[in-house]
Amino acid sequence: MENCIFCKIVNGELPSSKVYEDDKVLAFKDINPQAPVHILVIPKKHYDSIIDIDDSEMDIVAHVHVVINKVAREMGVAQTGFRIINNCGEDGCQEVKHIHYHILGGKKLRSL
Ligand code: DGP
Repeated sequence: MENCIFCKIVNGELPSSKVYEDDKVLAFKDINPQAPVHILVIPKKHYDSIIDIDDSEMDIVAHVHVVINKVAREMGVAQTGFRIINNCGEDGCQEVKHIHYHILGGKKLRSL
């Protein structure tokens, strides 16, 4: 998708601090971390948000969660706990319109 910063990160046009990559999913450090561990996990294929993923393609969401588990273990937050956030659309305060899951951890987070 043209002009999508996360697509540019996927195809190497923009740099990122990658922590995991496979053929379908990329995980990298958030540029503006809100916790000691703040990782973004994205499907490489562009979807604006969860609402744009067809039922027939939802297996990518399961795969993203497999990667979230893997990254959480590797970043050392699996035991202490962490938060997964997926902001969706305007009211959800989604800034980057390429679906992404935040992994936040490494400190006690405030309750919602
Ligand atoms: P959201 O509000 O859920 O759309 O969060 C977007 C996140 O993306 C925000 O925490 C900052 C992060 N971000 C924006 N641009 C870049 C970038 O170019 N590189 C990286 N690593 N993160 C970015």
